Amino acid sequence: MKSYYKLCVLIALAGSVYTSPIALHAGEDRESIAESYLTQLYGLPKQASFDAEKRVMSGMSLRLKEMQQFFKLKVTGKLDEETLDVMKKPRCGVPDVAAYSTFQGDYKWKKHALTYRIENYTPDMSVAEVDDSIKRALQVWADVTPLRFTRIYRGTADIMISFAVRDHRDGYPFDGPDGFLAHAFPPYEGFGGDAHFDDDETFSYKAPQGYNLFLVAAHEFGHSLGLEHSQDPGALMYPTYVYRDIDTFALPHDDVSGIQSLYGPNPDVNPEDPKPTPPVTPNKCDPKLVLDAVTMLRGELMFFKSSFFWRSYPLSATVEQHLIKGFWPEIPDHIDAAFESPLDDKVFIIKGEKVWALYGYDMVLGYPKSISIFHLPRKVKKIDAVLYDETSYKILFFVNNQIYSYNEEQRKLEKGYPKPVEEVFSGMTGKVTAAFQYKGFNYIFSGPNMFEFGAHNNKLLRVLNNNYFLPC
Ligand SMILES: [Ca+2]
Ligand SMILES: [Ca+2]
Ligand SMILES: [Ca+2]
Ligand SMILES: [Zn+2]
Ligand SMILES: [Zn+2]
Repeated sequence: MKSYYKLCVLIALAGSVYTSPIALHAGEDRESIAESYLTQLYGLPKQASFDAEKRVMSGMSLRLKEMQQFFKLKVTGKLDEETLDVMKKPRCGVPDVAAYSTFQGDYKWKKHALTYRIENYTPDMSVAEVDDSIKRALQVWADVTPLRFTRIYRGTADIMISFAVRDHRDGYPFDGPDGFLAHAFPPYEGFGGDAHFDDDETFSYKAPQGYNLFLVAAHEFGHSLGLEHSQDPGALMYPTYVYRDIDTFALPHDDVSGIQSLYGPNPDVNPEDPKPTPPVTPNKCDPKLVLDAVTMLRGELMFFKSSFFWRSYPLSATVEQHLIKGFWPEIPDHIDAAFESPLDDKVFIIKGEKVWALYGYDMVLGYPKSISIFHLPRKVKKIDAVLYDETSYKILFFVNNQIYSYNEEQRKLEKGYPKPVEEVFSGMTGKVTAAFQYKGFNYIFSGPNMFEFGAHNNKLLRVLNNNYFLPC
């Protein structure tokens, strides 16, 4: 990593420019997408020779393994679909190095008062919107460190900020729309600290459409200050672009500890003042983990917790973790319940008295709707969990210690309900937190425990924990 950046700075100082257009676009064949990606981000030699027999570039398998390890994919060394999908995601153009959250202390500013200068503007946003996005993105880091940023309008600042397309004379050409969105150089003389944004992207101010400039810039400034990419999918320094709610944005725990390991905490924060705790990415191996909701989605299993969800494919050993907002900006964090209705091939997500609907991974228009669409009594304001019984098309709503049963075919609540949970699921005494049906079994969660019932007789078979479906 060190030599990589030294090289980069030297090339820049020598004024030489080598161009090698990197493109990660659809339409290109799989091998060239992988080759570009691994050359730029995982140090695959540019002149690697093509091994006709194995149909891969020599050295590619090793780089593929490194990349799969970084993104916590199944490490095969082969260019499978999961790996290719990650390679196609829009991301930062700075290389990934596994296991290090900083440049090992080699790159950090020796001073706390830093200057920045915005050299030019994107036509996508007003000047005031760009200025505000950049200012707030730097403030994210100033809030948790002794670093202070002053804007200058002429001369050379520590952090020079510019928008550019394709080759922009630093040896790292941009690639047109999508692919690489931006890159930044670690603390150093000259180019060090500078941040470049690919103006072939459409940047946005507050909307989830396009790429949010505040989010992209806050990530890049992490590099400008000496941070490396993080493997934590909740971290701002995760390499791929993920939309998050910028009005409630709080720098995640992983980034706070990374930057404070370089510069220490903000001395101006009064320790008496209650500080919001930085959000921590939930860990599926935490034995105390209590899930918010669980559902199937067209054969995949989805486990929701706070701002995140895990998805697992029963046929593959991989479990992916993602921010909910990264997939569906409209869906709130900390949902109450979720279930799949195979009858109309939708997944319903419930929070409070509102319900959202997904068709595959797409939001269904016309939602959120009121939970009154399920004909529940008005006094029901919060649903703890939902279980869809595929054998009878009944939807069981867990509300406190009771169950309401809605018949989806007849579109009405069933007579004789609500019933106590224990009457329907004998042995289920604790509060139900999540539920789903899978392969002829009902799984009812209470806190960190998962109770397995036979779907036909509702007989309690086993008490398991989350690791059963979310292996560690
Ligand atoms: Ca600089
Ligand atoms: Ca691009
Ligand atoms: Ca729940
Ligand atoms: Zn980055
Ligand atoms: Zn650049």
